[in-house]
Amino acid sequence: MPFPDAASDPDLQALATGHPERTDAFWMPFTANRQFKKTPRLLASAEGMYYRSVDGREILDGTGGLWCVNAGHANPRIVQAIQQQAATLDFAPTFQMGHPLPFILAERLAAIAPDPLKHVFFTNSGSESVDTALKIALAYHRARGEGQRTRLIGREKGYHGVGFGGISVGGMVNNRKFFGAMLPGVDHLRHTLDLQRNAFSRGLPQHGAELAEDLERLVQLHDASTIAAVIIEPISGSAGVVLPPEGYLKRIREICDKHGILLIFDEVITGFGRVGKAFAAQRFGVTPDLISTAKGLTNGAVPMGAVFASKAIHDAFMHGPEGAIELFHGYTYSGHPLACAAALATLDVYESEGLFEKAIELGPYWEQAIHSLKGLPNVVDIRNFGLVGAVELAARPEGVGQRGYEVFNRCYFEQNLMVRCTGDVIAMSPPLILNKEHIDRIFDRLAATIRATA
Ligand code: PXG
Repeated sequence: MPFPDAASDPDLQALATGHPERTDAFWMPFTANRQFKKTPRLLASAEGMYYRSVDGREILDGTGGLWCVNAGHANPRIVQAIQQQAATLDFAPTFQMGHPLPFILAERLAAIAPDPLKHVFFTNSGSESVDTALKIALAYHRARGEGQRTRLIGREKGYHGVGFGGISVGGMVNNRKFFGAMLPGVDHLRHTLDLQRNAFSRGLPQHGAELAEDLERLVQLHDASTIAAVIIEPISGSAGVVLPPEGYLKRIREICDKHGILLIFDEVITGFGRVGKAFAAQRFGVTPDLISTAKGLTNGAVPMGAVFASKAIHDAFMHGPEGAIELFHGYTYSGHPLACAAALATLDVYESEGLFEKAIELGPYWEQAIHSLKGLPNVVDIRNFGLVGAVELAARPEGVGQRGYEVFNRCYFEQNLMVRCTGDVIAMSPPLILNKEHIDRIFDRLAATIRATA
């Protein structure tokens, strides 16, 4: 395997062994910087299901990087497409100019998106996709003469990235409380996590569809005529894998329809095969008006996001003089050539390797394997759907998140396994190329770590 020889590279050695003078300049995102820099967890290379750490260990990737490497690492088709594109057309503007790739890519994406979401707006990240979807929703109502619909509804525990729009509709308190007043006119539905009634459910929980009626409550409070859109993740990822109760999403859709409110699914995590279809909308049989995506779109290899809009939304903008710009929104890198090339190759891999079906094929085995951890010390819930899983641990009396962090850190250093921790929830979302042996390995290693952690 083409891994660099970390042992003989003094630079890598210095970084790996916690030399603060070498790690100080990089202010790391969503990281306990001072703790990390004492004992860094540094990855040097990756291939297939594995990372290689700078100290030369093979680390099994239980999280698809950060929920994005759905086709596995360093797929040769994707690597080659990026390399070739960089040498052919490195950059071209898409404001009043163009190049062929985003047109070709949008057509390919529209073909796998649910009807009628056949128009695609490109961004560079999930956060930008969320803000783009929210802005399209507001501008859509205005274009139709309902500009008083300005209110946006999110949900407790929701994660929609880190832009001001995303944190405003988001519902994770630490992502909000430091950053001022945020957008005005936002309200939140209650979340659907209910350990008392639903702990250790296999797949979707049975209890909680009635929580969708919370939307009716907000309509009563604010009046439907002031509400532009509701944004929810079909499955919340960052909050620790919160699943929609049976029937919940359908009911949210019905209430939106009844009141002329747009429904946005944030599928940054659930998109591109995570739950056994291209999109969770298709797996759950509920069609939103807008879908925000990123991550798996390019297999994480080049940053890119995309917003899918229904024909009705898109067409509402296509009025007025032909020479008028219809939507005053976009990014320098919307439809970047390298990202498009990566996405096109990624879609080829998803298709030729049947990866969108993998979560259906392996889902039952994954479910069986993760639920075998029931009964281990401190395990208070296990949640799964498609190839997503979460093991929730009891918080230590000293503080929320400490036990979760220790399990995550020990998995990495002692078991050569990469998982995510959010609070005391251990979350997993492996590359979709995995097989049953990988699943066994993930849960054997996690179980050993949980047993060893007081
Ligand atoms: N929406 C959703 C649903 C997400 O999960 C974003 C938006 C923002 O995407 P960007 O590309 O701007 O980061 C996300 C991102 C975790 C974790 O461990 C999850 C995300 C990012 C980092 C960590 O749970 N999701």
